[in-house]
Amino acid sequence: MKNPVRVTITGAAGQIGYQLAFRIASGQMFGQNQPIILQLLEITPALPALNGVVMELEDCAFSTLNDVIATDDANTAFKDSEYAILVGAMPRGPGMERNDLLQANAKIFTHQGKAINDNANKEIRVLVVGNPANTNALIASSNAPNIDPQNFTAMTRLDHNRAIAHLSKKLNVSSQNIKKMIIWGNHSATQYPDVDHVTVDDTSIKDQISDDWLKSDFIPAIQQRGAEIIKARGASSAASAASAAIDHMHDWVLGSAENNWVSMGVFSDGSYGIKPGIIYSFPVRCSQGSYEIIQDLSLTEFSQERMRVTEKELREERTAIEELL
Ligand code: NAX
Repeated sequence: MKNPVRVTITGAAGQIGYQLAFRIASGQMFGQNQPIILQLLEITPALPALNGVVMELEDCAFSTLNDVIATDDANTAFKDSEYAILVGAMPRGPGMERNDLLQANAKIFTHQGKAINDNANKEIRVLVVGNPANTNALIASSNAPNIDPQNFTAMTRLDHNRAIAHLSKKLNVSSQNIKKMIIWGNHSATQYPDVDHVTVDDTSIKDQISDDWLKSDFIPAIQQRGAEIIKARGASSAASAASAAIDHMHDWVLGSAENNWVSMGVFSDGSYGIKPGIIYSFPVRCSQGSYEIIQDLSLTEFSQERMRVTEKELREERTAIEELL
């Protein structure tokens, strides 16, 4: 057994947190040989519910779970933390405009960015799930100047996984055979799911799908999948979101599969003409706790246009909260 690692989950009594905590505690993120100390953050009114989560975690008697800290104090939750999944966020309320939502969440992620800066392990790796995830990650990073900005990422892995599942049904092949999917841009309805480089058994799938199917079925289906789940469940995706968060952290820390890549929201370094200053989803290869953006992919005019649309939305989000950066 290795030394335990400290993993912080914010919004831990919420829907996604309730899935995430148990899967991480049972070793599904970093493996059965990696003991975990969970540090769970909630707002004060949710502490009784969080206490219930702690009791259930204890009752699982997971061999990989060394300790659980439950708190409403961000400084305590991020103390010495090596990995953080920031799920807790302000949901969009009735009559709330997009800008109001950005501002409300900006406050939360400013505060948590500072708490990470002041308390966490300097090598902490942060995944932001709470929406608007890309811009929340940007805000958290800007408020944590002592942590490498590369260590702040946003989740588009759920979109990536959804796209693979959709292709798997269409092509009637197992999802594990589908490689090199890409989600470009924002975790929002402007995201661009790009199949141009996808292979099955090292063969391009381009002659198996029509342009019409891509544009009128596939792309809108992935962009709108979250809304479709809300309609069906009366609540937003939770188990699949937690699963994607685990995939994201697992691959980042332990490496992505050979001859494949994954999608992660990361600081743009200017690759593919996406100007720096925003967190944008790119295809990345992960190895030994770091990632690199896949370079030199050829892009059609259609792809470039879609990539600009989602970049523009992220620029607008940035403008709305610029004074906090
Ligand atoms: P819930 O409302 O069930 O849970 C959120 C929890 O966060 C609540 O328990 C709340 O008390 C807590 N919270 C709120 N403010 C907090 C703060 N300042 N500090 C600590 N905890 C705080 O929402 P849930 O379904 O779990 O979704 C959480 C977030 O994930 C939402 O913003 C949602 O939009 C986002 N999602 C992002 C996805 C992605 O792919 N990036 C997909 C799934 C999900 O929609």
